[in-house]
Amino acid sequence: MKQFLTVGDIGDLGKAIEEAKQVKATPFAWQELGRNKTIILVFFNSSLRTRLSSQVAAQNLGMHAIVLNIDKDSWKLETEMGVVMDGDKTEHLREAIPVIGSYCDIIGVRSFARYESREFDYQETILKQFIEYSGRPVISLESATRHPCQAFADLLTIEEHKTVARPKVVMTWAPHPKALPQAVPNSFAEWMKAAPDVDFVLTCPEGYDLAPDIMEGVTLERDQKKALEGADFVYAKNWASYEHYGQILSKDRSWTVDTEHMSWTNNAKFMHCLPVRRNMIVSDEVIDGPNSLVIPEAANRVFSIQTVMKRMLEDLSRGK
Ligand code: SN0
Repeated sequence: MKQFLTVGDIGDLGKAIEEAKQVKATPFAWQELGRNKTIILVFFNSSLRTRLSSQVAAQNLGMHAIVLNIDKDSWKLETEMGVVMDGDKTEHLREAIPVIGSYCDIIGVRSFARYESREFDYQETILKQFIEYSGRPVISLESATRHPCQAFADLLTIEEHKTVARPKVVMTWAPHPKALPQAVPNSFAEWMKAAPDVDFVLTCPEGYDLAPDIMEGVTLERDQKKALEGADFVYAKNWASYEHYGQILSKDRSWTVDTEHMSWTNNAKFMHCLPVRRNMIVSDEVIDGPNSLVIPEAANRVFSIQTVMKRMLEDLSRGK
């Protein structure tokens, strides 16, 4: 495995889930694999779960993890090609990336959508440079358009908590004060489409449809109540508009998931990737209630990324 950016990079999802369950059952069984190996985790944006779960997963595999917070710990980096560097940016990514690569065996990168240009974000301009210039396997720790480690942990959580063979999983847009990325909903939709035993429904206000390739094959129900009827899992998330790129078109609190919304479901479990704005995205009663999975969902972040790291280390040990 040379890269983990989208669902296509993980291969058969059934096999990946079985492997993640095995990793969860015996997290220290592959300590030899990571011996004398180093992962560098590069963060252009804030993190709690991703940073800590990556460090724990690396440690579980016997691997060293080094965290670099760009703009806090390092020089300010220029990311655009062909610019005259007469401003406050000291070093170009074109040098920084191969240097980082020369110090480690695997690289993890977090670089959110900037919402300045849809093309810049959706072409994954930053992540592609890491793949091209690092000479190392690259794990996305949330790129401009995808958050695969989150979606992998979400699917594992659904598999562990489902009570029917083919659960109805509903992703609902919910209001937020800031313009948030589309990476989490894009990946969640992509993984739900690829999962063999899930009925996936998306509900969001007008103007909030995701990118056309993500929407392809997705059941869209504009009426949130209809969408939630009979749901086994409710996955709440905010994102800014794709069509009116990066804009907030609505802060309608009638979309906030509260006990009334949950009463329309089939006693659904509640999920969110965190961090979450209480009483904007979800009411206190629902997130603190017995059907909330947000903590086990976050705990599974260790095992999704550990499975990915394990596969990369296995390939490296085979000289691939
Ligand atoms: C990020 C997002 O993609 O929505 C990370 C989620 C894993 N979330 C935020 O940036 C939240 C920021 C806030 O102010 O609530």
